[in-house]
Amino acid sequence: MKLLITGGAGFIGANFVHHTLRKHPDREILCLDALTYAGNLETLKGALTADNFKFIKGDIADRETVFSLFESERPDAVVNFAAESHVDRSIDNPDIFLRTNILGTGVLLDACRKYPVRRFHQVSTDEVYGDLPLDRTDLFFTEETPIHTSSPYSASKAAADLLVLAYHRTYKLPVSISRCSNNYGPYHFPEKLIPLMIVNAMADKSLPVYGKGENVRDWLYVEDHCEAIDLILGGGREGEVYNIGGHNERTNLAVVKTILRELGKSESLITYVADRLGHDLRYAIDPKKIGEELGWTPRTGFDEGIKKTVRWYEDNRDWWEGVMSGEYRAYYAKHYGGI
Ligand code: NAD
Ligand code: TDX
Repeated sequence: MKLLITGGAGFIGANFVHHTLRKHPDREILCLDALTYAGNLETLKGALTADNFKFIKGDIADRETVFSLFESERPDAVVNFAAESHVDRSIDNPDIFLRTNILGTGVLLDACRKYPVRRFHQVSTDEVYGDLPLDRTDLFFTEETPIHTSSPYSASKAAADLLVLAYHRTYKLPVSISRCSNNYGPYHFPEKLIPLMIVNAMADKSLPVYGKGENVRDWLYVEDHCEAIDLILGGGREGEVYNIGGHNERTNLAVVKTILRELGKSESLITYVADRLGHDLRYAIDPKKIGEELGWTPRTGFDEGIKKTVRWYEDNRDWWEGVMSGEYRAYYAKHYGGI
């Protein structure tokens, strides 16, 4: 099988590349990635030297690039990870989110119509469901929960999901969609909560917590997400949406305090800063469908996963220092001001 993985130089995409090379050494993998600030070839070290792996630098929203790649390579299946993925950046500047997340997905879908594939899998997010109240811990997102987005990021991901489902209904394209909760683990870009708090704490810098830190996220170790996508590719039904999550809900403050404990640092590093605009309160996934249909269960609980992740950042300082480019430093200074 020849598998096209887009966005494979980013956090989850690269973990999926490594996962697939380990689990399916017979597969040929093509990786298309524009190498934005979030994409790094260092993250693919190891894969780049494999005979069955090929990297192509290119933009999924560039029709010519995508169509000529499909013409020459004729992939059997596509997994689309490529996206602008940071909510705060989407609040500052929605434009690029519309281009990559919506138009880019549209271009890939068009290419799959012209050069038929066995499966187009869209990697989506639980954020398309909006948020749940903090005081209703009995409520969870199911695949039937209405789309109800809050940020330009989640709106662009929801638009892409609707496009994917429309291509299934209208053109019978063999698609599937997964909507996962917050991931964490190796190669997570240090703009997101967990890696940002780890690298700041290691440097004894302030840890900027939005609002009161009471918002809740449902954390999943990235390897468990990769395994779920692999199972959907293998046996998930066409035209279906699968929620992925491991019932690991934590307030942001609890996550930050766990990281500080793990690193032996003081809670005095915590700095409360202005809240995110439109900040979603609580995400919580009901993963019953993927469990029942495909036998997926998460293997790594939060306590074990966060220990592994903190150790990984301690052991891979070169990686995270390398990806924190000038662009990222400028973003950090603008977004967090003087702290
Ligand atoms: P990321 O920002 O770490 O990586 C995105 C990758 O896409 C980068 O390598 C980047 O260079 C590439 N890219 C961006 N624009 C591109 C374009 N126009 N053409 C080609 N490549 C482009 O993101 P991530 O956290 O790995 O997320 C991957 C996918 O998973 C996204 O679709 C995201 O919406 C979804 N998702 C993420 C999470 C999470 O917690 N991180 C949870 C659920 C779903
Ligand atoms: O500096 C910070 N301080 C803070 O309190 C940052 C960066 C975040 N936060 C809070 C905001 C959220 O409540 O932490 C929580 C997690 O924030 P992010 O890491 O930005 O993730 P989130 O907004 O939940 O979105 C993530 O999960 C769903 C991914 O970035 C998305 O790509 C994915 O779709």
